This record gives sequence, C-alpha cells and structure tokens, in this order.
Amino acid sequence: SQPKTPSKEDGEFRDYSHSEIARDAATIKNSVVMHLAATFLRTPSNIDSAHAYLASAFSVRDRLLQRWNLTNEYHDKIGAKRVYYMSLEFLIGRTFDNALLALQLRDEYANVLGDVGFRLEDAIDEERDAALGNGGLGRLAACYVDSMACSNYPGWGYGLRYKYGMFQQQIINGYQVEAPDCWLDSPNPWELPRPDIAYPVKFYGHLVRDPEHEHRYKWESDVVYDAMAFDVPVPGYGTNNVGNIRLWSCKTNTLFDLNKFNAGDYQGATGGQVAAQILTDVLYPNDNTNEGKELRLRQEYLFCSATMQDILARFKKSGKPLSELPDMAAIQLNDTHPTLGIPEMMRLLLDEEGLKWDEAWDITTRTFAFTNHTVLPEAMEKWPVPMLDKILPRHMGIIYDINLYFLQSVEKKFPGDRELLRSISVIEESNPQQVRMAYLACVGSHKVNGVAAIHSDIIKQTIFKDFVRVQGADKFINKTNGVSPRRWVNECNPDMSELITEVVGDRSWVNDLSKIKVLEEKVDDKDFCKRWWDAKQKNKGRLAEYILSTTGIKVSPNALFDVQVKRIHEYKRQLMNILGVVYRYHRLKQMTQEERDKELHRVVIFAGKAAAGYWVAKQVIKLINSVAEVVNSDEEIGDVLKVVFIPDYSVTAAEYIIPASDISQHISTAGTEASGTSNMKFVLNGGIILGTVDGANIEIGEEIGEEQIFFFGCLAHEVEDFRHYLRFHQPKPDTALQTAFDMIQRNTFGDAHIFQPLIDAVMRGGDVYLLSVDFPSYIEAHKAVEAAYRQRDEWVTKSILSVSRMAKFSSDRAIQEYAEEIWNAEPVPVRGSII
Ligand code: B1N
Repeated sequence: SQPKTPSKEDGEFRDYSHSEIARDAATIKNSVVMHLAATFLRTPSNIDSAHAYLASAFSVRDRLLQRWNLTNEYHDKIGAKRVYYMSLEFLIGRTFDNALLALQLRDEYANVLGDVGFRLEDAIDEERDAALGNGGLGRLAACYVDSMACSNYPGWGYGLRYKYGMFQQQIINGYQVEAPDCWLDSPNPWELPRPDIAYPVKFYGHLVRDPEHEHRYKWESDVVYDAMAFDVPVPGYGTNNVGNIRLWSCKTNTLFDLNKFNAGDYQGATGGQVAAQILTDVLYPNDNTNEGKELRLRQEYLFCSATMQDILARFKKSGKPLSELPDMAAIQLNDTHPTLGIPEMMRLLLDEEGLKWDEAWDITTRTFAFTNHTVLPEAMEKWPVPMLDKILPRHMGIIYDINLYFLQSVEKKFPGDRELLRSISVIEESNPQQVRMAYLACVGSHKVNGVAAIHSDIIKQTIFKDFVRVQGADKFINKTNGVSPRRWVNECNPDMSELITEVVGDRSWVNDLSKIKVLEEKVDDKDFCKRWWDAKQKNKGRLAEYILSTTGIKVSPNALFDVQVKRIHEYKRQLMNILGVVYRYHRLKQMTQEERDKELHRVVIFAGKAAAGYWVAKQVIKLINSVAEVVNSDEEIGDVLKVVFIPDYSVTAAEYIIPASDISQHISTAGTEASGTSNMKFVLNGGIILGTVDGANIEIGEEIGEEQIFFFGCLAHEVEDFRHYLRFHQPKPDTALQTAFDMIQRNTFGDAHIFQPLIDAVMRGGDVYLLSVDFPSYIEAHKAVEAAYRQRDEWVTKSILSVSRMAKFSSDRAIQEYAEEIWNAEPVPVRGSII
C-alpha cells in the first residue's frame, strides 16, 4: 500500500511558523553576542575574525537546528516516505554563506558583524571546507541533498565523518606533496554530535546455524565497534524544510582496556581504540580507481551496517509490518561503495527479524536502487572472497545465496547457457575468486541508472549487457546529473545573479531554473550585454587576485581565461592540454615581436589533485608547473601567454575559478567521462565549453545549440578501432604534437628524462587515451575559439544564450526525476509563513 500523501485539503499540514526564532536585528545581535560569551569566552571588544565567524555561525546554526527538528517531527508525524542517499563521499565545501542565503538573513548578519567591526566576507573566509569527497561523485551527493531540501523531499544523506578529509595539496618544486586535512581542528558549527544514536558493528567471528530455520544464523564475534551519529543540517533555500546528512564516526571510549592499563601496559590499553578510530579517520583519496585495501572494506561495512540499523529502527517506530518498508523508504546507492547495504539489510531481516528468504529479498530489492558512475575498468570494485569471508563471514554466505538464486533464475530462462552463467555471476571465477560489487548492486536493486545519456547507453552495451538480456531493458535508465543553482550560480556569482534576477523580476529562478529562459530576450540589448561582459570581467579580476595570492603569478583580466580544473587523470587528458600549451609557446617563439603583439592574450589555468599513488598523474602536474615556470618568466612572451597551476583545488577554489572562465576544457577521450558536472557549472556561469563529444557535454550541446559549444575529437563508437590499431602500430604524431614532444625533449622545461614516460605512454604504450588521434582537431578547435572570442558581441550572445538554455542541468530536475521514476516519493513542505 502507498503512504498517504498529505494534502492541504485534509488539514494535515501544521503551521510551524509560530515557533521560529525572531529575525530582527536586535535578536540576531543578541544571539551572536551570547555565543561569543557563552560558547567562546569572548566579549565584543576581544574578538578576531575567526570568532566573528564562529559566533555568527553558531547563531545561524541555532536557527537551522530548530527548523531541522520541526522538519523531522513533521515527516514522522505524517508518515512521509523517506529517501536515503547513501554515499561514502559528501563534498560539501563551506556552509555559512549558503545557510545565510537560504535563510535570507545575509544582510542582517552582515550588519551585525559590521557593528562589531568585521566584514562578512572575511568571516566567511574563516570557514574550512568540509572536503569529505574526492571530486564529481562526492559533490553530486552534496548537490542532491541540497536539492532534496530545497524541493521539500523528505531526504537524508548518509555517509562517514572522516577526521581527515581530502588531503591538502602543496606544490613543492613543481611536484604535488600531500598534507593531512585537519578540518576538525577548530570547532565545526555545522555538525551536531548525537551520542545517543549509536549502533554496534561486528567484524570477523564465526557463525552458528539455527537448526530450526534454513536461512537464520547467529553471528558471534568479540570485535564490535560503535558507530555514532553526527548530523549535518542542510539548509533549504526559501523553504522551512531543513535536510540532513547523517555521518557515522567510530566511538572509541568503550574500547579503553583498564586491566591492561592497571598492569602498566599503556600501549596495549589504548590499542583497541586506535584500531577502531582508524576506521573513520581518513577518506581514501581515489577518484575513479579502486585500491582494494582491507581498511576500505571495513569502512564500507561500518557505514552500511550503521545506516541499515538506523533506517530499520526509524521504520519500526512507525509500527508497520516490515513488508511495508519499500513504501516508507527508498535507498539510493551512490556507486558500488555502499553495496554492502544489500547483504546487511538481508542479514538484519533474516537473522534479527526472522523473516523468510523470499520475503526479505523482496523487501530489499524493492527498497534499493543503484547509480553507476564510471565505466573505467580500474574503478570497478571487486573484493577477494577470502577477504570478505574473513571479515564478514555472514555476508559472504548471504552473497553466495543471492548469487545461487539469481543464477538459478538465469538458468531457468536460458537453459544450458554456461557462458552466460559464468559472465553474469556475482562471483568472478578468478584466483582468488572476487565479488563483483557492481553485479551485486544490480541484482539487489529494482533500478540501475547511469549519469548522462551516453553513459547510460554505454553501460547497457558493456558491463550490464547480460543483465539487460536477463532482467529486461526497463530496469536500466538514465538520470542525467545536475548541479545546485544555489551554490553554483546564486552564491558563487553574485553579479551575474543580480542581472538574472533583474530580468526574471525576482529571485525565484534560484529554486526554479526554468525561469532563466527569459534571458534570451536580452541578447540584443546592448546595455545588458555590456553589463554581462563587465560581470565576467569583475569575476576575472577576483580570480586574478586569488591567483596572485596563491601562486605569486600576476595575470591580466583582459586576457582570455582558459580553464581546466578537475581531478588529474589520464582519461581527462590534462597532458593533451599542456602539450597544446607547449605547441602554442613554440609558435609564439617563432614569431616576430610585431606578430606576437597581434596575438590574443591567454591565461591557461589548471587545478586538480592526483591520487597519492597515481605516479603518471603526478608527473603531469610536474610538467604543467615546469612549463609554467619557463613560459611565465620569458620576457619576450610577457602577457601573451601565462600558465598557472592553482594549488589545492577545492569546492571553495572552484567558487572563485568557475565564474571567471571564458572557456573551460572538458576533453576526456570519448566514452570515458561518465557525465562531468563542472561542465554544467561553467556554462551556467556564462563560460563556453571546449570539449569532446562525451558525457554531459553532449546534452549541454543539445540544449544550448551547437553554435554555443566547441566540439572536437573522435566519437565514442570510433574509440575501439583506434585503440585496436594503436596496439599494433606506432602513432603518427602530426607536426604540432611532434613539435611539442621535441621541445620537451630539448630540455626546454628542465631535464627531459623525467617527462619521457609521459611521451612514451603516447608513443610506445599504445596511446590508450588517443592523444595522437585527437590532437590535430584539438588545435583546430582552439583556433575556432580564438576567432570567436575576438568577436566580442557574438561571444556575449553565445554566453547569454547558453545560460538561458541551461535549466535542464539543475540538480532539482535530476532529483525530481529520481523521485518520480525510482523512489516514488513526493515533496512534503513544512508549512509556515517564515519566508
Ligand atoms: O562521478 C561524477 C561524474 O560526473 C564523473 O564523470 C565521474 O567520473 C564521477 C571511485 C569514483 N565516477 N566514479 C567515481 C569516485 C571515487 C571512487 O573511490 C570512483 N567518480 C565518478 C558524478 O556522477
């Protein structure tokens, strides 16, 4: 049966506005002063900007937590169906400014801070990023909980509270050096510890079979950790609803061994604590790679077990029978990392609740859905059977049974097809055997989706090909990614947002991006176009200052800003970009000064982290910095070409960089970038894309029109043939690519031998990412960009038209599609007259 959806008519809405904390200046000032004194032992005459930030943040937090309470009480009361977004990563960034805008209290807090002698901007700058994610996948999770809150879905994120987030990147002598991200060193106003909400999580041990029940076991183990909840409120913009991200942290107090301490064994006394704590200490810094480390498996299980116990506990409070769980809860798996949630749910239903296998399996598969985010083979999660069997013996048994029943159903449908059984099995028959987590996630879910149209097609033709045959094509759908217009336009680009607001008539576009369509009417308005251009120039000025302060390099905002910022990965081809820069430098050097003076000035901006163990990616960073050093100090070149590597890319850095781009590069080998999400952010901020026919670039092109985007390179369906050819033949680099290689090999950028492996990967390693194939069209595309940028009026037209046609790429649209087609969940606004 479906949950009853409340409606205005049946009077089930309750108005909570009477309990809202007052919003007047005096009340706000009082609360800030109160926190200064009572939370931080400071007086208004004895503060620094760190405490100005902290006291105002705690004051804002009070308001959020009050709404948080009301939201959840209301959802419980009306029995709303809940959505749980399970992700090992939430790349949240800062919260203060976001919360001020959501609550529409920014001016009020700016005034209060002004009264005590501080600028709001400086207070905002005191906040550390919550960087509990690597890149696109983690940031997507953060945008999705933002959209769920803003669109009034009763949705929660579930994740881990890493003590150390994404590492800090330093650049020393041109090389990346990693330092720990101690983001919890100062108080974090944006989390609420919940010591009363904690669950035991077991590891290792042995099983005792229940003789009475076929699928019921008792799992006995001495290794039990406690996962404790921390709640992170997610402000909904212009709504009373506040969402939540519940993050688990390993509790260690109970693991102190007093007997060992009393016997003088001090290290032994805390050994258990150390072993437990390390579980939630660090985020694995891998993006699109699977390291296969045992600690990671234990992290994943701690996360899944605590989350399943919490979801079941909340459901059971409703008093409904377990068979109704799928009507009350939808669980979305953000890639395979939380897949152990499936066997863990089965274990709880079988062993703890005493359900029969078929009932438990029906409940589980109707509750779970799975999003795949990559087709790169090196990213596919597989766990060795012996490792799983040792750490999670019960789950290994459940996975075997899931697979057994699944394969029996396959055999029934396709009798005697042993090759099919081998290829579709959840267990890979390698030595040792491995559990294929993507297959387990697929078998245990009722829907599987990719993250852009091309990607969803590719997974149906590759990793899930057999599943489409066996389970039907309807199970496999597309949900193109989206980004939050709150953070990625309204917050990061205030000047452009003012212009949009002026044209729309109000700020409602922030929650309904379809409204920006009207911008299109302004393309012929000369004055408006000028102000649009000026807003971009102002953002470029702001970025120029940021570049100066982070790198010491002076760049001119009058140059074309050409940006590639994302994780460093071979498939994303930062190498192709820097080789293009080398070729450009060569051409400039061949020119007379007179010829050079006529060239378009350009600043090429890179930023991004490499996984700590990814050697090739780290060499690419070194090459970029080496080229930058030579080019930037070449007096003949001056401002005609500058190359910048901004260290320590982060959500906050992105908020400076993205609004300031003229063009941005999204140049993955066709078929390798599942979607990309920064491509959407750049265009939404008036930038133009130079990109391959890959991921969401394709749909962006469809929406904004091909005149607004610079495509180049081979197509996804051509890649296999090129790769096959290059396995047996040396690439034939065109003269441009050869020129770039030669310049490097002549030691122009320092000792060439350190870069030789990068050249060898193209020339001797089969050129897997097809640099030699795409380089000529890449150079041509750059020429087209340059010609277009010189026509300023037409450029601004492209920019405005693009933005006006980007509504599809709001994460609100994505969340609505998930809710309607996968979760069967509805918005439940907490009513009131607060806003
Ligand atoms: O997920 C993003 C996409 O926009 C990107 O195209 C895609 O590359 C990214 C293992 C990943 N896919 N897989 C990962 C992250 C961490 C990890 O440990 C894989 N990240 C993506 C959002 O859909």
